[in-house]
Amino acid sequence: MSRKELARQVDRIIADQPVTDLHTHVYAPVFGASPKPGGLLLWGIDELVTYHYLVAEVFRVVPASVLPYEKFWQMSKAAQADHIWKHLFVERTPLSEACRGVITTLDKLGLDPNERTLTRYRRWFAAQDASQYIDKVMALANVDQITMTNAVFDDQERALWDSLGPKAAADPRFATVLRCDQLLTDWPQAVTKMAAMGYAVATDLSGASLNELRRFLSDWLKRTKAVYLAMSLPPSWRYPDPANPLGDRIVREALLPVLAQENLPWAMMIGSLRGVNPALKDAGDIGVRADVLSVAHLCRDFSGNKFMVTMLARENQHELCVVARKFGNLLPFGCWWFLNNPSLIEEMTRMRLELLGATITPQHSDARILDQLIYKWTHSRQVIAKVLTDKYADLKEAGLKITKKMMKRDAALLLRDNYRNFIKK
Ligand code: FIX
Ligand code: ZN
Repeated sequence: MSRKELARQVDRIIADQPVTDLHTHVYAPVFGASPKPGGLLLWGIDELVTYHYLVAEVFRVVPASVLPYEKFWQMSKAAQADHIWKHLFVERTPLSEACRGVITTLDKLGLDPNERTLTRYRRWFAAQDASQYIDKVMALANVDQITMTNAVFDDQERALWDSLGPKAAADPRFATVLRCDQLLTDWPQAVTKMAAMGYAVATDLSGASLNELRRFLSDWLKRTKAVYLAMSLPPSWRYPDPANPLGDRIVREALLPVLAQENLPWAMMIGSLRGVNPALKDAGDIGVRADVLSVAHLCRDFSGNKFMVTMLARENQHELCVVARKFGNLLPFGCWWFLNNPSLIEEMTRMRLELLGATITPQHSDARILDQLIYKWTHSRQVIAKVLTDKYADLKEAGLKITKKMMKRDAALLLRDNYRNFIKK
């Protein structure tokens, strides 16, 4: 078989393998859909074009000295989208990954990506029904389940859980996750919110605080039917941290015992430094090198717990692969945020396969807008297939017979089964 034929076969097998997308910010329609005010499910051209990645990029073309941030934020969503489309897609070539993603999405939806205004796209999206459109996007992206990020300390979302009840976790197309960064990033605020929910937790963990914190975690893991518990942690986070004994106790005496009892993973997304440019809002965060040794300490000291970890700094990736070689209870996943670009997906996927074989989950989409699933998975599948083709070619060179059955098994492990097996209770 020629190299070209091998590549064609691998591309097909990767394209045909359904993905379980383990981390997104996409919501089931029961949480309300844009443009309905307060709708958490974001979709359609205006949301696509005002993705916070593109907001950051348009301010490099039209700086705040020309269009002040507050003036931009006062513009309507449509006006913001028109501004971004003009400057990033019409007057300049949409070369960035976030720009190219919009072009790929429009193309895969059967729309001409060469429009000079958004008018025709708006008309097309206006004719779509949100819930049916979810099925269309999942089919185009070949995603068999979308994993939400359910932020228990977000008052708006928690109010929806209170009003929707079990319906909030009833859409089989979506899995739920308990997201609770503040337990470690803003403990006083978490205590205030838990107290308001009826959990007698004190900031100094006195009295029945630990029992109440464990009750809070158990209650919300059960209520949301969470498949894992997630936290995004700053580059300064450490475990153990002599400077933060309270945080260590929260992890050691509440978080991990509850997760071990439920046999649920703790997904840690480490290295996001929030609000470096606060005027950009969600677009104002950066990634900074974090501490991999803290991950190793947790995997070593809590062998009965499962840890899913992704890190935001490119510099942390090799170290994380090496730690994962030492701990089978650690699943490295995804090329997160500023790493979700073809050049870095390729570098990370090669490194991971060479150090860990097919025991990782190479990608998640982190989609914030439903439609993004189309481009994020189209682009990532291309890169993952390219790396696998090289690996298979190397093995064939050494005399190994590579069968379609083997390639299909590997594709299933990487895109779905490693993750699904890892979260199995
Ligand atoms: O912490 C997170 O879940 C990050 O993925 C987000 O905060 C970030 O804005 C994002 O969507 C990156 O892709
Ligand atoms: Zn995210």
